This record gives sequence, structure tokens and C-alpha cells, in this order.
Amino acid sequence: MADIESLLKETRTFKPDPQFSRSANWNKKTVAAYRKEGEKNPERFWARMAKENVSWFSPWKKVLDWKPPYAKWFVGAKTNVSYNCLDRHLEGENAWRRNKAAIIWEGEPGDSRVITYAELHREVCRFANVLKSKGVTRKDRVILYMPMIPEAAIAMLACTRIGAAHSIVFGGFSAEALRDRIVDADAKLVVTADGGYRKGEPFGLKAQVDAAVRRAPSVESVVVVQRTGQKVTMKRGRDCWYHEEMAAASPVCPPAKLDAEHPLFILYTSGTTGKPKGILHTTGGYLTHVATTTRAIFDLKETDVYWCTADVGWITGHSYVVYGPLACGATTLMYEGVPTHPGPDRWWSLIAKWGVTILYTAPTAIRTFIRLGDDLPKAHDLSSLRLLGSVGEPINPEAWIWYHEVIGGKRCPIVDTWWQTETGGIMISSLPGSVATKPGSATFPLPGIDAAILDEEGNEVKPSSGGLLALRKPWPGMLRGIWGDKARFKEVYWSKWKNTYFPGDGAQRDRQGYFWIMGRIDDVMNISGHRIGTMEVESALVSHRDVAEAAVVGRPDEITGTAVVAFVTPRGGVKPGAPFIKTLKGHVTKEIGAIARPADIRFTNALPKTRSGKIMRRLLRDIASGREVAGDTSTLEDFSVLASLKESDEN
Ligand code: 7RM
Repeated sequence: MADIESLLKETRTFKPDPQFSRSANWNKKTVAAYRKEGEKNPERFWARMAKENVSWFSPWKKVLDWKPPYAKWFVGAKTNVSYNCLDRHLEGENAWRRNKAAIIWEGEPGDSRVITYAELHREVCRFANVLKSKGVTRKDRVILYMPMIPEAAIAMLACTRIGAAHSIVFGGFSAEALRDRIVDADAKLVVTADGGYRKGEPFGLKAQVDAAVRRAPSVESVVVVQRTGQKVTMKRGRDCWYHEEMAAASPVCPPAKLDAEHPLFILYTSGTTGKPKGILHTTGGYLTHVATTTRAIFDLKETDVYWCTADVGWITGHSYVVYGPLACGATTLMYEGVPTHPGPDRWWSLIAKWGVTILYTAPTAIRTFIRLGDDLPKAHDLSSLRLLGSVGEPINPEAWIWYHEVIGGKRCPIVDTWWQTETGGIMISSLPGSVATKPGSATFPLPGIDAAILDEEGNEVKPSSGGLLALRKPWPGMLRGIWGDKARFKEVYWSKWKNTYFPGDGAQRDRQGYFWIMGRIDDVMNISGHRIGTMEVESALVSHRDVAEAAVVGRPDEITGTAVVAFVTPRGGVKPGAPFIKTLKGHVTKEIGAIARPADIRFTNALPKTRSGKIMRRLLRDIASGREVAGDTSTLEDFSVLASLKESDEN
């Protein structure tokens, strides 16, 4: 039974501002034409986008070769990602961009760098030559284990320049997690730093690399960026300093002419069970997808200062901090540290300082700021902002409205963008200037994307009833496989229906065709035969003014099958206790109905999250049902949260 009941009732609509519409990169007419073409002939649409947004050394013989579940896009064509992100902005009619800021970077301690396109090009060429000098070729993998510093983007682009696939491992991961990924990718070289800054303190990276590489024999060289100046041990013959190698390297390195299907990167995502999956992306299709979506969804203009707050270790950092914006010739801002250092208004002062015009962030961050109060953003000049974006989880309507009013000053359109590591780029999103938005809805699939909501048998469900999100046609940025595991690739993504991709999310469409993503299907609870998504109960809880954040899971119950357990973080100053529990249970009953009324409410100061801000509900499920926490916890950001949750259980 695939039916998931949808209990949300959100009716507010926000129409695009006519003035924004008039100057949008994709206006109403363009969007209508693209939608039509995308539906009738998606290959023709994507070929049009590939010509418009990407420069090719030689053309394709065939747009798509689709032998489910294997897709090849732009077959036979040659291109290079670093060429598209750099060289083409220095030549011909674009040559004026030579001195445009490509990257504005600010470190957590307050140091900053502005790197022009010409300078970034030189640095990337130099580092590509360093990689070559270490024997790295287009047949190899390179691991990047780095803080959010410009050298991370430089290393990524340098890999693409010579055709070596990179695999970025979050700086927050342990030596063990790092080693697993190095071994799985069979990597030849690791780029790292002595450390980075976080919460006002330097943290170490090199020591983790030393521990990991000890048991990863494929690694021949380690290149170390000096960021903090902390003491590290350098192993002779294996380790070298980035700045020393760079000083000796030539700034000339022609881009390799790579096949459109040449591997670009592997990014590991943790599954619910088993070891992390190495998601493989390739060159031409991925670049087409991210360049097109960046230009259309963020409406990039030459004068924009665009800030996506994601870490480069997350797919959002790959596609929408580095590759998408640079392919568009935009100015992309990178910030090294946490949002709350040295004060809780760091983000707002960054926006005011650099004149940020576009902000793309995650609902978890927005909820954190709501908790900190309106005074902080209100004390800064945020009038440069003209567009806001959201990614990573469903955004609850309350957070959407706050984002719109307090951060966007009611003038900025919000793009709620649904996609995954596996999709490479954005799939379902509003297009500013042409789509009326509804708080909590990602609106419609992009032109050329065939998304639908199906039941287990593959039939489309009726409007307003929940089901499983599905992608029925291949798209350019789609994953090409799981590194080294064909069987798992087929099993995880392609086994539910015939020739149709299963993203693992539940969703519904309303009567106007808007998509409402309800979160991971693994998180759906079956309560007395009703299938209810955890997100909706969470959204109801956080709509209460005294709740900062909530995570909901099911635990086995003899009578109802599943009972709702809510982990709640109260707002500052609110007393957790029996009266508040009663209030919250009543609030959920009123908002969505007695069926969703939590059986237990537990208070906690923090929820277990991944570094990218996703709540790890499977850990909470274990805790809620009194089980030992099992499975992979390598992506957990803060282990002390787990310990304190267990403690709260014993009290
Ligand atoms: C980009 C990213 C993917 C999962 C995905 C969803 C959830 C992401 C939204 C969203 C509702 C959104 N990649 N998700 N964006 N849910 N609305 N706008 O997050 O691989 O790390 O995660 O994230 O469940 O399947 S990811």
C-alpha cells in the first residue's frame, strides 16, 4: 500500500513580482516553450540547453543513449569542466570577466580573499601541473579532505582539468570514514590541509589523513595546504606542502579534451544500511544540468553576489557553490566557518559586508535563526538580497514565511529546490519570475524532467493523495552508477518499477499539480493502517511558537502498530514539562488530527544531524524503541548529541 495520507493544509500563494518576471533569465514565455518542448521531446530540449550553456570542443553524435538503467548523454562529444568554468570567461566577448571576482572567500577568523577569474585560472593550471607531477592521470581518483577554503575549489577544478575524478570527503568525518572512502575509490593522491577553523578553534585534518593512509595502500602522495599553521608531521617521500609545489609549478596547462561520459567525481552518501554508496557523476551531462539550472533558477546576472552556504563536501557544494556558478561566470561566495562565530549574526554581517544578492541555504539553518530571534538579522542591512533558495529537506511553511518576511523583506522570491546527490542537479523547483509559490511546495518539475507520483504498482495516484516520487525519463545530471557496485545500483534505484528511477521520497500533488515532498519513505509511519509522513507532524510541532525544532519517529505499538514519538527542542526560556507536553499533544491534534497525536514527547537540546543538516531519524527510531543504536553513524555531525539523547531516555 503506497498511499500516504497527506494532512497538511497550506493555501497561501505568492505570485511572481511583474518587474522580476520582466527581467528574469527565463521569463514566462521561455518557460512555457521549454516546458512544451521538454514534454514532447526532452532530448531536443536538453540538446538546446547543452548548446546554450556549455562550450564543447567537438559535438555529439547522439544526444542520448538509454539502455535502462544506463544512460549516456551527448555521446561522442568532447568538453572539459574547468575550461567551461574558467577559460571561456577569459576569451573573446567574455574577456572582460578576467578581472571579475570568481570567488569571494571569507575565513572564520575574518580573513578574506577575492579571487578573479584570471587568477583562479592560473591557480588551477598550476595545481593541475602539481597533480601531473605526482603521476595523477585521467585514469585516477583523487581524495579531497579539506576545510572550506579556495584551495578546495582549486583542487576540484584542477582534477577536472586533467580528467582525474575527485572524491570529496567532509572535513568533519573521522579517519575511519576517510579510510573507507579512500579504499573504496582506490585513490592515488589525497589533498588536505593542516586543519581549518570551526567555532573559533583550529581543528586538525592532517593527523586524520595520516591515520587513514596508514591502512590505505593505494595512496602514493599527500598534498597539504597550510591553513592554520598548526604542527603536523610530514612523511618524507609521500607528503608535500601545497604552497611549495605551487611556487614551482607552471601556470600553463591546457585542458584535457574529455569524453562527455568521462568520470567527473564520486561522492559518497550514506545509506540506511550497509556501507556508503559512491555516487558516480560524469562530465558533459552533469555540466549541462548544473549550468542550466543555476542560470534559470537563481536567475544569475553579472552583478550578482551569489552565496550558497553548503560545504563543498556535500553535493550542493559541488553543484551550486563551485560548478554551476563558475560555469555561469558568476561571483560565488565561500565561507569557512559556522554561522554563530564570533556572534550569532555572522551570516547577516557577511551578507551586508559583501552585498550578497542571492542566498541559498537549508531549512535547518533557517529554523536555527528563527530560534535566535528576529533582532539579529534586523540589525543588519540585508537590502542587497533579491532571491532566496532552500534545499535539503522539506521547508515547513512557518520557516518559509519567516525566511520570506524577515530575511527577504517580503520582496525576494523563494525557490524551494528538490534534488539529491544522485540527481546531480535540481529537478523540482520554482522558477522565479514565472511560477507562483506556495510555502512548503517545491512547485513543479523543471522542463525536460518527467516526475510523477506513483503507487507501488506504478500507477499515478489521484491528486491530493500521497504516493512515491518517481522519475520516468533519464536526465543529463543523473548518476551513472554506484562506484564498483552495479547490482546495488539496480537494486536501490531501479527495482521498484520498470525503467523508472525511485528516489526514495514520498510526495503528493495538489489539485493544481504542485508537488509537495513529504520526506524519505523510510520515515513514513503506519499508524492504525494510516500511512503518515514524519515531516507533517514535525511541521505541526514547529508551528507552535514555543518549539524551535522537532523530529518525529515511529516506535512499535501493540494497539496502533506504530506510536508517534516526538523529540522536541523548545525555544529558549521555555520550560519543558508535563503541561507543555499536554499543550503540544493538543496542538498536533488541532493542526492535523488525533491520528498524528504523539504518544511520547521527549525534550532535547539538540537533534542528531548530518553535517549537511539532515535529521538522522533512524538513530532516533532506535532510541525511541529502546534499541541499541545500530548502523552507520559516520555522517553524524556531533556524537555528544547521541549520548545526551540516550541519557534523556534513562531519566
Ligand atoms: C540536495 C540534497 C537528498 C534528499 C532528498 C529529500 C531531501 C532535498 C528537498 C528535500 C524536500 C526539498 N541532496 N530533500 N531537497 N526534501 N524538499 N527542497 O539534499 O542527497 O543530501 O539529500 O534530501 O529527501 O531525497 S542529498
